[in-house]
Amino acid sequence: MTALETTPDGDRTTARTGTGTGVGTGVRTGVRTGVSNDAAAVLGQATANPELLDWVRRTALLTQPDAVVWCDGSQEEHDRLTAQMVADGTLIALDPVKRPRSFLARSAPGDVARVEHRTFIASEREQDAGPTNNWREPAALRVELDEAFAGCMRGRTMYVVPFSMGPVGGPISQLGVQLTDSPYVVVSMRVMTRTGSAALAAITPGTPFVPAVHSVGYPLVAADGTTRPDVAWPCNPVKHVAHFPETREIWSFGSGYGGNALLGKKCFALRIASVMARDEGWLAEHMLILKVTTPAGRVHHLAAAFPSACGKTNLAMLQPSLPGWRVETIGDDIAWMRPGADGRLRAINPESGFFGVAPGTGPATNPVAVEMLRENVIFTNCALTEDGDVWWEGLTDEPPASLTDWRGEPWTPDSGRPAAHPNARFTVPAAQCPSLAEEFSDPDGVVIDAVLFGGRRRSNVPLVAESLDWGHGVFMGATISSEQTAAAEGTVGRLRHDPFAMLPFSGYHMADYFQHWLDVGAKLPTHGLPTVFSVNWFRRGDDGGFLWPGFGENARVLEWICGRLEGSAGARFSPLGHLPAEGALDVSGLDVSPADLAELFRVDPQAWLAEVDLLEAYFAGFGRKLPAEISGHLELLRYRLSGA
Ligand code: GTP
Ligand code: SPV
Ligand code: MN
Repeated sequence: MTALETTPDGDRTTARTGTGTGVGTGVRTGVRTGVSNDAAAVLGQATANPELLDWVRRTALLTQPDAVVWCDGSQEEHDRLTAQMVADGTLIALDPVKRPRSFLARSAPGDVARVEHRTFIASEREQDAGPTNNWREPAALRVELDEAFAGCMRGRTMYVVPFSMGPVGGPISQLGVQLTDSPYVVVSMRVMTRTGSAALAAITPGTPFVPAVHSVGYPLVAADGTTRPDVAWPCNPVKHVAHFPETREIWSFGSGYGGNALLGKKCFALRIASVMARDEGWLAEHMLILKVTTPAGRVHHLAAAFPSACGKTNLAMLQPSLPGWRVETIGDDIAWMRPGADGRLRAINPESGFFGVAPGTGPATNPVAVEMLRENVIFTNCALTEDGDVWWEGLTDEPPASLTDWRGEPWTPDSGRPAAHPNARFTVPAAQCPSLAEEFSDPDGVVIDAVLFGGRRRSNVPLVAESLDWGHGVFMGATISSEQTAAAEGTVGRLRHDPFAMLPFSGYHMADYFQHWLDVGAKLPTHGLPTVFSVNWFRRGDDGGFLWPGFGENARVLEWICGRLEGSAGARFSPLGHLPAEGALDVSGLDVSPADLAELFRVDPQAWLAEVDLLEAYFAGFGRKLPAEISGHLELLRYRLSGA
């Protein structure tokens, strides 16, 4: 019996506290080594960090891969893995002229989005997960995970992917290592995070890193030795996306898709990082970051939280319709914000790529993204054209006459179903974004001047409103509701509360999270407090159509926001906060009737009083943890509405 056939020890999931044994030396990075023959050879090559080696060894003992490969993040490695996946049928190479160095992946039809009902927060105390999370008792969950992961990589390679969230070594950055049996995940992680040798070199003995284990859950060799062939998109009908907040660990099983599998993203940069941020006095948020330059040359940085598939990528890459205005992109999904020595909030985008929604991305809605996607893209669940390119709803007005849809079936415009999956995505390096701001790679981040909260609301919520103060701004974040999208499994269109657009992403009790936002604000000096706004691009008229043209025209809303920051734009009071004064929002040249404009800002007291009742019931679920300041703002809103 070799070492790897022994029963794995019970403490294997405690990588951060394990002492490590550091056996073996001498195997170079990226070289395949037969784990089952020579356990020692697996471990010593790329790092001398005993904790890291010990955790890799224990995970290999548990999951029993055929080989372990330490990834160096190089182009050669990327080329080798993509060539292998093309040969295996996991990737389709797109036409080298139409879409150079780009690929299409088609997922299994049952693995197309985040699985919120299988996402677990295993904090030691149930009250630390809170009512909006699926809590699991940590010891019981470890038993379940041990069963799922035992032998789950048989017949496969386990890749070791060291990565940094944020520039390696930056003051706001963090390190992680993902172990995965999916080469698709390896090449995607290389786009989305800073993977490879520099990150690995930074993980010196004693340096904290987040250990993240991922398996598609489709072993090729059974316990009794029988084998089965691989499939293009291996996954498992049973999925676990598990987080241990105290030990900062992630274990994900059964899915290869997006946030379920690219563990630096939602699992680390939001769920685990939100807990780190709570403990250390910073903020980990589901927010885009953009830089606006006004015609007068003044620069403002904005962070904006919208729920999944509600327009963060669009706003981050906005091309202003107003002359003289410029918007540059820093992030499209996640912001890590820390109070700086100057008392101001500084933000980085911890990612290095964009995993964006493809459908709806076209020359009219997001020309920057269309340009960005010209080459070096991994597309997932888009349709394939006859000439070897990709297509999705919204890329062109007229669909091609004949396509292969995201499931690999023939498709024509009268097929009566979408050609691309509604949650089809592109994975692309941020460096390719034509509007990328130079500050993107500044490890110290940018000073945030304003925070925006938004959702997809067909009624009630005005186009834009400014908060009355920080506490009211936190209340605005806490009271976001939004119509659900295809980014997660569930009922598309159903209105749900999604506080701070973090409902699926807060790694701890949502009411403690509200309190943390209040606390961070209380510690900042007045000059360091960003101004908070709420926005809604999605209000609809009686005919069901959008009242606001959106996209590039959202620059008009940014203009008013910047005007407020500079003290030049007029406002009027409403029960919901300050709205643009008559004439203060520039709508010149827009095809928006005065009646529609009025409707965009109409505050209906009866409808809002009903909404306050719903919020009160929702907040009651948080029990005694709900900050008094939040319930106070709800009462104040009710009071203002009653007088309106
Ligand atoms: P995740 O990556 O899932 O976190 O989402 P995201 O917020 O980055 O989503 P994205 O920007 O890709 O959202 C795209 C969706 O928002 C598409 O359905 C767009 O049509 C819609 N959208 C974005 N901006 C606007 C707008 O100004 N008006 C309208 N009506 N729709 C918009
Ligand atoms: C989201 O759902 O908010 C995303 C996509 O950004 S995923 O990374 O799959 O979670
Ligand atoms: Mn997101």
